[in-house]
Amino acid sequence: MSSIEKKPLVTDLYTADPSAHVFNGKIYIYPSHDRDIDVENNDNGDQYDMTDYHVYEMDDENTMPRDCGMVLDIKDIPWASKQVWAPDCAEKDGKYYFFFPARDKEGFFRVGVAVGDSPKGPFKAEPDYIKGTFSIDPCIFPDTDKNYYLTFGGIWGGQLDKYRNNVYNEANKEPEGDEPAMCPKIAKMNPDMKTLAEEPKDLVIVDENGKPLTGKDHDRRYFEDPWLFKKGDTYYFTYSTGDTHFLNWSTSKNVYGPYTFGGKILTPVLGWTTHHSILEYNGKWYLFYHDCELSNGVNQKRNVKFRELKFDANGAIITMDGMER
Ligand code: FUB
Repeated sequence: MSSIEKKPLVTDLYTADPSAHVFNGKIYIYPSHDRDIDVENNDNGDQYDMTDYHVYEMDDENTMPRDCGMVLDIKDIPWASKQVWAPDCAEKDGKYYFFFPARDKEGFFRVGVAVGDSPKGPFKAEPDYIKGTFSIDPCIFPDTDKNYYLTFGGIWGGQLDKYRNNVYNEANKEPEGDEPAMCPKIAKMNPDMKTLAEEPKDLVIVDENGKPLTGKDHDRRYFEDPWLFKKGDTYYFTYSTGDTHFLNWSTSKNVYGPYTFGGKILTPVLGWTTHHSILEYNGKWYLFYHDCELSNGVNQKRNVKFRELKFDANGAIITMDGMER
């Protein structure tokens, strides 16, 4: 086991929401940059008041990452007003596309894209957000057939529960009881990587009987933090349950789903949010995640970590203890 597993990977800044990828043989981490601010917490997530992004480069799983510097500042995003939250990045034809959410000038969360020539950035934001996107937590998934899919969405402060059929209504609420739970969204990207090729669709997660997870099922239903990867011919959709603080996994043979609930990846960590990504590196699989170890549990002062993730012979992800250090 690597000696830096389960340790804060960045100690001079607070970092969260790590999307990690292998580019050119190295591991790159695209986190949120939590500010060192003391503010009251609320369910709207106002305490997550981030204004820029850094990228981190790891030579391998045994070497602490180096800070590649600030790669995008909110003042250089023409359409954004505040709260640059969990980002992600993908490579296509030698260009790097950095996807990020932020509130627009009217206070609605949207997903934007910024483009760079290196995985280390810097990234230049497009003048406007990606039309048709809303809510938070973009994950950009490169499929083996060369199509790229954007998944996104988060409820409560992330506003997803205000949407039905991709239309906002302030009166909408998170489904309760036996109503089907809110679904994350998925849409194919156009080849330009800057526009959606289709209207976002629901990515449905079903139980062992094929029934969509319900609103009351807080231990299993989707809250935020979508991640997609493929192992063999199986798509894994992994996510956070938010208010019950689990990271869960589900599988499908079709990128659009439905995805069948599989189980838990990680039990709650120290801190309210739990957010992750998964990658394969030199034949092993790793979970990147965050907790609040450095700040002794202050929710908006998080730190990125990683640890090895294992599958059983049937492809089930083996559950890990989020409090283990
Ligand atoms: O970092 C702000 C928000 O907290 C993210 O967008 C969520 O996934 C949660 O980690």
